[in-house]
Amino acid sequence: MSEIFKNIPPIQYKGANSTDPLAFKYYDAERVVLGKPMKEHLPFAMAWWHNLCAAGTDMFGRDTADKSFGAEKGTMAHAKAKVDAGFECMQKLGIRYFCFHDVDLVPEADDIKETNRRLDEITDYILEKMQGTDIRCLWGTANMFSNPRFMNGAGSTNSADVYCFAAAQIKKALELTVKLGGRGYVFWGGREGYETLLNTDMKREQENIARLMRMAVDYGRSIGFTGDFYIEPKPKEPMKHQYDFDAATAIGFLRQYGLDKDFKMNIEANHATLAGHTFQHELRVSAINGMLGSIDANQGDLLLGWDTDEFPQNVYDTTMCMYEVLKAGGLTGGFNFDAKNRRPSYTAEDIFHGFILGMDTFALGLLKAAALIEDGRLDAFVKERYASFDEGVGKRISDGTATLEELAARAEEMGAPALPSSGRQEYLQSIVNGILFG
Ligand code: XUL
Ligand code: CO
Repeated sequence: MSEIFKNIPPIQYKGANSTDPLAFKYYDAERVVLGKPMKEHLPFAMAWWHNLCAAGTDMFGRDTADKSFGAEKGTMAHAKAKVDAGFECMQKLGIRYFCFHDVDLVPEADDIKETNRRLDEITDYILEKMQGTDIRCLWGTANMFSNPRFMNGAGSTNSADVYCFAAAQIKKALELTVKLGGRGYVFWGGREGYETLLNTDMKREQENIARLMRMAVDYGRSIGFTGDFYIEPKPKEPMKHQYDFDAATAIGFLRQYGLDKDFKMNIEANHATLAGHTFQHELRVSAINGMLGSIDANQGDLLLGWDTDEFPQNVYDTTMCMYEVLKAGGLTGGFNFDAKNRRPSYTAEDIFHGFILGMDTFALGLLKAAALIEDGRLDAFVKERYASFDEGVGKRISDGTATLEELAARAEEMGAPALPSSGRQEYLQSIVNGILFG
């Protein structure tokens, strides 16, 4: 097999002062941060769909990039060329994981038996390519949103036959994830939602989604899948209302249906901002519920109301992300670049610029988050801010031993309480700036 990205060398770390466009400025895989090499803090993954399939088509125009990789699109030869391109790309960048939807891997046939045969063939080839490398699967998933049959969703569809088709795709995608040694299996509810309640039985749809997830867990465990299932929350797009609106909603759903022991969250930065939250908020909600599993590492554009899936560039956001991840003790999943080049950045070299930007932005975020933790002022401030709950009546409240009558009696005795201590937001923001730019 010949080299596909001939003018791209293996990407090396050359330091912040390097002007080499094809070098890392901050991502130094072996550099130890808080006792662990960067590459272990940051298990990066390539998203098959963006990197090897998407070629710049948008609502108003066709492809700008050539992702044929020397083969005719829609053929198994092309599916194999994508594997070759993907592995070359990952190896040149030092990326050790990939994520896939079933239909990213092969052209979908009309008959699912034929699609599955193609999937068996391509995953045999992927397994061959994995041998002798340290590249592994991060997670797999089934695309249950592109084909017209899924116009009303998969678990949320009104058609029992379409529901069966979704079940068949999940079954196969789970088998493939196990075959490729994946750490996780994702449910992104792409069309699990609705446009209008005039035609929607919301309760039935939600119960059906939960049943599909339950069947997936039972089947996955029966074939030896020991990893985590993930819900990837997103509030809207393509549907107007999506049921997995945000982490809090998805966690409530999982608990309601007894799925919380098998599932965690896969938090995507761009989905967080579409839900009106910061990325950090979604990570914190997941972490305090013991459900921070994996991350779709991208960023949106706050001036646009849709999912732009940009490579991460905002160091403030990656710093606060890594702050949450470090405090949660790391991820069992990884950092999947669910990100694509801008439409006018259409050359093969741009692919590498995208990943270099994303990996450097996360490496900087890791370094800055570690510095914030080592500095300790933020932690100390928060601890002190709640100190009234560490002693006396506050401690009894925390212990759960106080009664409402006791607290009311105390309030009557004291008259008006003093104002709570200052939140000092501006002071804390200065500390963050000092560490980011000092
Ligand atoms: C769509 C999205 C998906 C999921 C996997 O917004 O993020 O690509 O990550 O289905
Ligand atoms: Co995603």
